[in-house]
Amino acid sequence: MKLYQIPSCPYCQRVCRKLDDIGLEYEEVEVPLPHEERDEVYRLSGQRAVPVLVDEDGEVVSDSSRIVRYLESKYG
Ligand SMILES: N[C@@H](CCC(=O)N[C@@H](CS)C(=O)NCC(=O)O)C(=O)O
Repeated sequence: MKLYQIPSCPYCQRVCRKLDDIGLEYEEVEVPLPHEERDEVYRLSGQRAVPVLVDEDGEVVSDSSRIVRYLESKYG
């Protein structure tokens, strides 16, 4: 799975902690700081905020709280 994120973002850090706690392997994709340059994030999720998770089956989940709930229900 892939996590689109910014290292200094507390919402992204929360998701990284959850992924690490569960023991899931994931690729971190660092996105540009300027929102207008986050075309990949927009293409995937229809908005430009991170974190955005793309699961192995292609499921796309945005918003840290939704991602944490998704991970807990699917893997936790
Ligand atoms: N409610 C969102 C907030 C995420 C958020 O604000 N992320 C910031 C980075 S720390 C961002 O990408 N903001 C850009 C935007 O809102 O367009 C979550 O919990 O994931």
